[in-house]
Order: sequence, then structure tokens, then C-alpha cells
Amino acid sequence: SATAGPGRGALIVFEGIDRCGKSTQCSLLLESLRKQGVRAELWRFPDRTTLIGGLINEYLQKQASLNDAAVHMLFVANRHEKREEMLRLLAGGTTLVLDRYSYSGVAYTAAKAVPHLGAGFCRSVEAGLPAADLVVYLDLDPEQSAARGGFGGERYEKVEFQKKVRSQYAALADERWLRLDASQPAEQLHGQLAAAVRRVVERAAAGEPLGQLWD
Ligand code: Z5A
Ligand code: MG
Repeated sequence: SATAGPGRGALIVFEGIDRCGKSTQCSLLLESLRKQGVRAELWRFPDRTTLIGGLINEYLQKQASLNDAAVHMLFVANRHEKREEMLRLLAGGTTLVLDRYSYSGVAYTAAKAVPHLGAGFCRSVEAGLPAADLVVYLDLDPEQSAARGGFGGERYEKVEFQKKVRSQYAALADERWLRLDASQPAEQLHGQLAAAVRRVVERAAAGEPLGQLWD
């Protein structure tokens, strides 16, 4: 089962459009958790180092073409292939910081508006994966993220598409989401998520059960 006993680690996910600052915040958080003596690891999805992740990488770099359903299933499989390791780490008390996760899977594919790949379908294939205790959503205007540079090389890196992704994210948000204005300086953002992180790390350590997607 996806429910770990007392003393588990927390599952903290960073989400947001391209270049909103996820990787920057993930690194800052990992460093501060470790300084506080919290055992923590940082992972990213897609995990481009696996066999499936290699195919995803080729697709994103436009070296391979796949239809929307096929690539969607690869992103999903890339999470399911890491499921047991995630559960084992969490149950053993390690807090996991994830740079993108299932919420990206739903938001990016649903933004394509393919009739048979709507948000409901996308949620259903995430079933059985652990749910985040906290989703830190870094909200940024796609025009501003595009201005940050390095934007435009990979598939999906277009302002018009990122706007659609942003509205899909807005529809996914629930009480486990902390929405932050990502146009602020990185250190300031880092400070704004400290309290919410502390809360979920403490609750997980006290034995609050891990949720399951999609609940
Ligand atoms: N995707 C999908 O379709 N389905 C799925 O299931 C999953 C993903 C999991 C790869 O993502 C693509 O896969 C992505 C979604 C799709 N496509 N798109 N778009 P990725 O994670 O490899 O790449 P990314 O997240 O889109 O981009 P990124 O370059 O990694 O951005 P970031 O991590 O959010 O930002 P960053 O590297 O921390 O910062 C970007 C720049 O801004 C950098 O120059 C920083 O120095 C600067 N920065 C950072 N923070 C700030 C602040 N606060 N102010 C100003 N400047 C800042
Ligand atoms: Mg990144």
C-alpha cells in the first residue's frame, strides 16, 4: 500500500510553467532541509536517465516524434517505474523534493486539448502513485518566463502553449497547493515556503498517512 507508518518522509513537489524557477527553488530547499538535519533527496521528472526517460528526452529535443497519447504514457510510465523506490524512501523517513511530477503530466497533456486525453483521463493513469503532501506552485506569466532566457529550444517552449498550461494548473490546485508569485527574487520565494514545508515534514514524521493519486 502507499501508506507508510509513522516516521515517514514528506513528499514535496514543485510545479509551474517552463522557467518559472522550479529547479532553483528545489536546490535551495534541499540545502536548507539538510542544514536542519532533515534527510532529503531531490528528484526530477521526467527522469531522463532511464530507458523510458531517454525516449522522452528525444521527444522533447525534437529528435523523435510520437503522438500525444504515446508520449503521455511514457511520462506516466517514467513515474510508475520509480514508484517503489519513492515509497521505500518515504517509508524509511527520507523527504523527497520533486522537480515536477504527476501535476505536470496532467497540465501539459490537458493543455493540448486532445479530446481523448482530457484532465480526467490524465488523472486516472496516475492512480496508485503517492500524492504530494505539498505542491509548491510557482506562478509566473509566460511572457515573463520567456524573458528569462534559454527559452525556446525544446518542444512546448512557446508562450501560447505555456498560457494554456498555466490555466490547466489553475484548475488542478487544491488545499495542498501553496501558490507563490514566482516573479519575486529567489531568496524571497524560498523564505515564503519554509513554514509550509516545516508543517508537512512534521506531520509526515508524526505519522500522517501518505495520500494516493488521485485524491
Ligand atoms: N512534462 C510533460 O509534458 N509531462 C510530464 O509528465 C512531465 C513534464 C513530468 C521538461 O521539463 C518538459 O516536460 C516540460 C514539461 C514536460 N516542458 N516544458 N515546458 P523540465 O523540467 O526539464 O524543464 P522546465 O521545467 O520546463 O524548464 P527549466 O528550464 O528546468 O525551468 P525551471 O526549473 O522552472 O527554472 P530554473 O532553472 O530554476 O530557472 C530558469 C531561469 O530563471 C534561470 O536562468 C534562473 O537563474 C532564473 N531564475 C530562477 N528563479 C528566478 C527568480 N526568482 N527570479 C528571476 N530569475 C530566476
Ligand atoms: Mg528545471
